[in-house]
Amino acid sequence: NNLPHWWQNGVIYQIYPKSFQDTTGRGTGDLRGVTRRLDYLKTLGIDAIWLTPFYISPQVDNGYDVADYLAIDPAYGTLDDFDELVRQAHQRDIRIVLDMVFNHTSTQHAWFREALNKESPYRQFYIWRDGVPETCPNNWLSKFGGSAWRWHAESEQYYLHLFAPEQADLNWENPAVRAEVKKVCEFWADRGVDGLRLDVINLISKDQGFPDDEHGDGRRFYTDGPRIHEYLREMSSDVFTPRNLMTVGEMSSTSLEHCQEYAALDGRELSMTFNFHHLKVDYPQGEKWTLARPDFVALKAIFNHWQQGMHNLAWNALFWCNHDQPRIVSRFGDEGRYRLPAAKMLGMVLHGMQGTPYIYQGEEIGMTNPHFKRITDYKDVESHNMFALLRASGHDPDHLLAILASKSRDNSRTPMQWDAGPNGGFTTGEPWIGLCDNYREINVAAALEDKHSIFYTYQALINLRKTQPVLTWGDYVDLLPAHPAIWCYRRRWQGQTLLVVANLSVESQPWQPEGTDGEWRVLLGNYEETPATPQAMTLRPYEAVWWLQG
Ligand code: TEU
Repeated sequence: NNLPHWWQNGVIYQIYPKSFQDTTGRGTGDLRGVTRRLDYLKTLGIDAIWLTPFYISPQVDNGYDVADYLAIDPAYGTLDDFDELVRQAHQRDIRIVLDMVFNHTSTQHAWFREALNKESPYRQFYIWRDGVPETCPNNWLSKFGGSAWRWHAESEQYYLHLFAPEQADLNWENPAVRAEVKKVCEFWADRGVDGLRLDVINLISKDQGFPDDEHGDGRRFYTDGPRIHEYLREMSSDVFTPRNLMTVGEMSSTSLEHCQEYAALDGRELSMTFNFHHLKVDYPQGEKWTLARPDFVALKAIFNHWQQGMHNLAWNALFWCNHDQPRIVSRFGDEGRYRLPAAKMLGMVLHGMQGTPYIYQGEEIGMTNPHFKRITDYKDVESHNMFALLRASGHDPDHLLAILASKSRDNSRTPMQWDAGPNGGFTTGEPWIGLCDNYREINVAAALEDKHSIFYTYQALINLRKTQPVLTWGDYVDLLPAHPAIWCYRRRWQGQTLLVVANLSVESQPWQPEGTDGEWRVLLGNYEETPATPQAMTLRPYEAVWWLQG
């Protein structure tokens, strides 16, 4: 039947609680802060909130190093605070999606502390290999730099960590691990959780031969392993489906073919998948740590490939921003004179596609990168590791700081800008990380006051996804794939046609649409006046329009 799941015509808002709203003066955000802001989120119109980890953690990787999956870190509050948040959110028809980090645990987790004893039944919860202190079992490298193997002298073996050494990879070959992971999901489902975001879930299956990375540099990311679909089908049939949980898998370096299976419409594995190919068009030769302008022809080709490849088979998550990516208006748009049309255009061009759109906190008011000037302004383990590694290989520190200002994950982790007051209304204390210096101009209070703000464009986009089924079910055809600056695509469903055009550049662009006769109406524009029908026109800087026919 054509009745959509709630997440097929809904929009999900990602909250990084540490930087959302502090209610204690401690300088870090907390769960009560999220509850306090639910009315704002209801005004925006979102359908669910995805909360990044707030479980007990030593915070080596800001909570993605979980030391207890069933307990809330006191910095964020208590289980009672969580239960109250669920109750208040559900009262507003807002669903709750939690972040499940099942590829690895913190080395402070009780399982890992037990596993240090070779005789413990928990030893095989992790991935241990023989070796000698100087010779790693293979050439795999951690995503945060350095070898992916850490020598444990007392038990004379290496353990695997694809991320920080304090994040030990779980051994999913072990049925006891899979049983424990299912219990964690049940615990949160029992507390009313509606969905799960699964962190780097396509890394959990490893080739048990642990072969060297054939590229020889150890950096190919070990994704889509031999038993990955088996594990996800097991999780779906044992937990996700029986508990009616929406699931979104974060898929590092994956393929369309795998995602057609991961996110198949019959729910045999997951509801949908995040992939990252579109956010590497400013990574020349795949290298993140460079300064580069985005390649928009490549960007359009990637979305065309995925929109057409997943249509009627599987379901995409759509996103520009998250807690690992820089702010999109700084990255693909304009921070200065054209910030408003650019931010609106980026929202319009993404939300016009098929899939579930995600809005990252602050994206809806056009928050920008903070342009930190010193390495001490940064808090992210990945940024500090890369700065140290690249410094050690002779790179100029000022150039590295320019790269960090463009690519660091901290760009999206600065405190949410609520108002022009002290610390942008985020905290009455000392914020754990600096605010972006434009919070007096760019903040929620100012956005709500201005009917032309980016906020109201996002509010309209969310509403249109509810009222225009062509967005949920329509196909996707790129009408100008080769144009370096104009993105023009068409969605069609049951006699309706949505035409989306966007100028990705600061230059005006002449546009000559074809096949656009007949009755049209404007659904949305990002300038004051918009032509009532698609016609030969000059697109203004970052101009975008949605027209509907039928
Ligand atoms: O991210 C997976 C991941 O690979 C990210 O580190 C991202 O691709 C990279 O930083 C971009 O260069 C997930 C979480 O979102 C991230 O915050 C965690 O650090 C990581 O997993 C480990 O749990």
